[in-house]
Amino acid sequence: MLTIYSDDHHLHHGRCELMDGQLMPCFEMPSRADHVLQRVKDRQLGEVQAPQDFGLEPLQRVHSREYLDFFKGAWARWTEFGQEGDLLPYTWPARTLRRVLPESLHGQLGYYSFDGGAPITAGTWQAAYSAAQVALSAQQAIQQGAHSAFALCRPPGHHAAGDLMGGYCYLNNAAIAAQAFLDQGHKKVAILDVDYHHGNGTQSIFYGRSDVLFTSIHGHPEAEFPFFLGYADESGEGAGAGFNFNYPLPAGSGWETWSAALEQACTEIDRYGADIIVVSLGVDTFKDDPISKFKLDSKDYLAMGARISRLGKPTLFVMEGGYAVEEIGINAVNVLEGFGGAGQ
Ligand code: SP5
Ligand code: ZN
Repeated sequence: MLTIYSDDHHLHHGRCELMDGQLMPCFEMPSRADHVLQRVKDRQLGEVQAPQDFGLEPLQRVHSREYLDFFKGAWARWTEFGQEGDLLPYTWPARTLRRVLPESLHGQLGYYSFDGGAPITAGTWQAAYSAAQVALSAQQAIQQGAHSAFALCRPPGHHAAGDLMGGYCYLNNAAIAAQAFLDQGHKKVAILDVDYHHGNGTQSIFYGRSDVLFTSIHGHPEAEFPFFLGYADESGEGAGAGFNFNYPLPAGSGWETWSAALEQACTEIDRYGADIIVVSLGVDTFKDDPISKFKLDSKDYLAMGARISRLGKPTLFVMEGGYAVEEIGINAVNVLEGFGGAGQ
């Protein structure tokens, strides 16, 4: 299986995130992608290529121009204040407040974010831009006939909505790739989000549409980030009614419970008749993940890949979460090997 990877992810290394009521050193760190790349090489999964540059246009198909302009320019505005540390938001337009775009940098950052988990640093825009190009380059490989490809994206993307960052995510790599498939002639794309956290950004981007089926297996939002989306009764709206499937699971869920949900998601994907599958591949479902509460073993990721492979469709894997840094490479690449990616 072809892997697309850019070193630019090193440009994004946040110092702190606001999590569980405290400023903590960022769990989402550069060594994550380094470990995955090393495992891709150790297992001889296939060729590793740098991304091509498709420019801003495919990003604008998913994200608003105002949001992209804000994100791109935020660091320069921050340094005008003489600041050197990371930029984090701290005020959001919650209930009773007015959702108007203020002039202030901090006001605008609150407007364009939903949590304090996505710090902006000097290199965040470039890293996120390159991660989106990584996804688009892997998408192009499939468009040109490959059965599968691996977009080794960092930072991740599935929490980012059309004009919102949060949850370590800035640009929604999986959604950008899914939209590119549609723009290049495909009619039905299914997204299977296996990250431990609900893919709220991806869901919201496609919630009113029937050309993308969104399925997600995740920690129950009653107890788990992102808390405010991801319930089983969210089934889509308008033209998108019936094209959104959430499988929230309780803390402590292991492979037996998790794989039963995967079976249901696969049934829906079959029924939908997707041309293409995009997998939001988070491996924070691992038993030793430091911020998550599922109990998957490394070998379970082989079975996950094998089940996805049985859908029998061209499949784009897009890297999302996974914070057990020592094992992230083993677990992510196990999915790809279980899919049958080695030697392809
Ligand atoms: C892409 C992705 O996986 N983003 C996840 C962002 C999660 N941020 C908040 C995590 C809160 C974790 N609380 C668990 C505490 C364990 N000590
Ligand atoms: Zn996650």
